[in-house]
Amino acid sequence: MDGRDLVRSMKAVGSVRAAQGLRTVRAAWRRRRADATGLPPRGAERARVPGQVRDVEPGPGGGTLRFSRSQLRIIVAVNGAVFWGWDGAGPEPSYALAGRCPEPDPRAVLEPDKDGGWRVVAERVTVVVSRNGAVEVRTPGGVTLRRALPPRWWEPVGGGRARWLQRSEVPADACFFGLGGRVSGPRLRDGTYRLWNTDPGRAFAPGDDPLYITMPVQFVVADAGSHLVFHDSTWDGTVTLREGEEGAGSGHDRAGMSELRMDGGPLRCWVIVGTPARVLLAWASLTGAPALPPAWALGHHHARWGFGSEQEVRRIVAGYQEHGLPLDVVHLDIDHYDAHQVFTVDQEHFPKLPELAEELRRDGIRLVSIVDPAVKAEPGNDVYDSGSAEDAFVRDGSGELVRGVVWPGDVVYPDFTHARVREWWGGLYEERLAQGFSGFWHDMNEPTSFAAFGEPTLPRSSRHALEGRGGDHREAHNVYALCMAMAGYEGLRELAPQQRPFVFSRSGWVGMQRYGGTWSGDVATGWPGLRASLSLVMGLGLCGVPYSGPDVGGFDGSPSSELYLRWFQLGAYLPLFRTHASLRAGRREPWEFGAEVLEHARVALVERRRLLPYFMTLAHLARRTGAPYVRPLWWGAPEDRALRDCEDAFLLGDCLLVAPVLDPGADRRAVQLPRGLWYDTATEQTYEGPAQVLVEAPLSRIPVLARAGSVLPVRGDDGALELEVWAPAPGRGGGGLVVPDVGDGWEESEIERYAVRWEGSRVVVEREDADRMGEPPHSVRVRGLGDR
Ligand code: NBV
Repeated sequence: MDGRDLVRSMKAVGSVRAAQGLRTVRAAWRRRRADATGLPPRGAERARVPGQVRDVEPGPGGGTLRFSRSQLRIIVAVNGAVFWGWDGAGPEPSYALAGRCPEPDPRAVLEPDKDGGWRVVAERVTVVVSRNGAVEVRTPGGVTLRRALPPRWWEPVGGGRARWLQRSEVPADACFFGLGGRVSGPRLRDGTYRLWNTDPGRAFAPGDDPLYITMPVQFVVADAGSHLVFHDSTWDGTVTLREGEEGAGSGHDRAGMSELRMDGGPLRCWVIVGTPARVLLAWASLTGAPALPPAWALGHHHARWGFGSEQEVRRIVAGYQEHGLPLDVVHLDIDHYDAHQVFTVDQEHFPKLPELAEELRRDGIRLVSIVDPAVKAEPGNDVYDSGSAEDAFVRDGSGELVRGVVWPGDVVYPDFTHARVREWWGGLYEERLAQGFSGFWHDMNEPTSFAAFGEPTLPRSSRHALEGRGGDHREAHNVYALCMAMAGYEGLRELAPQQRPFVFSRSGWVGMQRYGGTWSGDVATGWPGLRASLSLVMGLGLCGVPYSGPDVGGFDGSPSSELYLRWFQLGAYLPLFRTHASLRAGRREPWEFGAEVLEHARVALVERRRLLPYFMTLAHLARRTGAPYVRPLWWGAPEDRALRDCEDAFLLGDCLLVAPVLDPGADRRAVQLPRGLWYDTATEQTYEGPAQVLVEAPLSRIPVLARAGSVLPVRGDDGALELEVWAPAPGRGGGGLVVPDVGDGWEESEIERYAVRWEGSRVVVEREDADRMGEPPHSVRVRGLGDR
């Protein structure tokens, strides 16, 4: 952007902000008034617990237990997942589920247990219910993984929605992960986490909670086994976590504790037990397979709020080309809109967007457009007019449109919880496709409305369709972005049926992976922000959302060269690899940080491009198995406590261990290795795990280790897929899966299976077909042979 453009953009935003100052005060008052009159007052409440069990009724997959003041339904599903719901709550309706609730397991039967309790015994899990309503989940070997104490409700005396509390215990050694996108993890520390999707309104740093994506999903890892628990209520709530303490053999362990308090919604939950891989597999079968991104979305993306003009976009692209830096995607932010209005283009500064898109496409670069949900409330605005004709916008209890304030000024919000509205909205992407955009970046969909005080979102009393059930924003808020993602994704499937949609969304909820991915949002520039980036990606992966990544370099301010480079090097190994920054932030192009950084950034970009077939394989495997690309080190060995404690490195699929540099001034770092032989991919030096080792981490690279025996699909110099095979440990074998991509459409690609073994001093790589072994159809390069 030249100086003039920058000044123009700054002024535009400056004046928008000034004009908005007053509006945000008015909007905040409006919100307060709306909720003062539109929500039922909280009067006297009556506390309730289930009481004693009276009788039971066996049913498919378990049955119903009737207590004196409540009833409990238990279903073990065929995928091994356990459901239970109080007060008549069933698994449906639910925004989290991918389709219908899975079939009950006919072999799971309800039978009496000791002390007047009951149990459901299934193949992989036993559920024991005490006579006063505690629900215990045990491994088939009888070890308790989670014990939910009898829940408590507080009901308004005159009837209505009840608040509830569910306290649970987990083993003393258990660690908690998940809860959506949290910055203080990946291992969640003792504290209270809120379940209310929130735009922090400024660049966030560790300690900021909640953020854009909150989910009542915990991934719990303990010696006895791991499990995932999901409390399926979209309402506002909190989760308080406290890790347990072991009494060092004294027998006086203190259990870990999770306490969930919800403002409403059904008291129901799902628990899945098993190895992390099995848990994520069942979780994906329950909440949906992660959408497969098109191959180009696994490349490098460059974005900025404030490119400001076509010339500037061309300048950036030319910069990449002149410096020999691979670039796959450019993103246009709200500054390319006409006066910040969604589905419009600033014709003065982007007069020939389709031509620009076409030109970039010829160079192998795609354009992605930001899409904000709020629509300028002004007759004459096409989206407002067509949305009004559809009665698409959120209204309050008296039927008035609910107004908020965002970039275009006074705005209204589509009610994405209505199928008809989703369909209308999905059709609007036609305009974007005609402008030449290939992918979509959903922003501000918590949803955000600027407010001088109070919460920066819609009034809680706002009405929503909720698929015909009807309800208010207290219930719809957390799924607003999920439903927007559904609208965009389904719309694109209709409009461009030959292509897999690329949608990623700032906010979301359980199940959002069905429609695409997400990104960090406005992560603060600084070393803590770099660390937070990894926490977000790992936590989301364990909640079933495998595709995400940070704003490389951080959203605000100006990173030092070193910080920028270290962020870039980490980003190169994360699913979404995107440089992005705010309007006022310093530059983020690799050549803006001096020759040395440029050189090292180029290495990272070239390596990312080389690894594309591996990323594609991981994307396919995520879709088929739910396994995230980025996995905690304990993924294959959750019982290894040293791995559970290690939060600054990760496994990228089965083959690689990535140990980013997260602190300034480092030129080597400690790496906690899982069992087995590992190679430093830069030096081929070997290390034997389990162990903590010190590896070189010069400015030129971050440590990346390859597992002995692994088969890494990479892109050769001629663009063809090659297999990089890391020699197995002496006397051992290896192997792996490769899923070659067959274009950006829907054609199913075949999984190739490879086996690796020593034959004398030679490493042999064979493809395993159904009934025989064959030659790999790709060229093979064996690494790690050293002098052998
Ligand atoms: O659209 C402008 C920004 C965007 O660049 C960023 O990535 C989003 O997270 N957007 C937020 C709105 C304004 C933030 C101050």
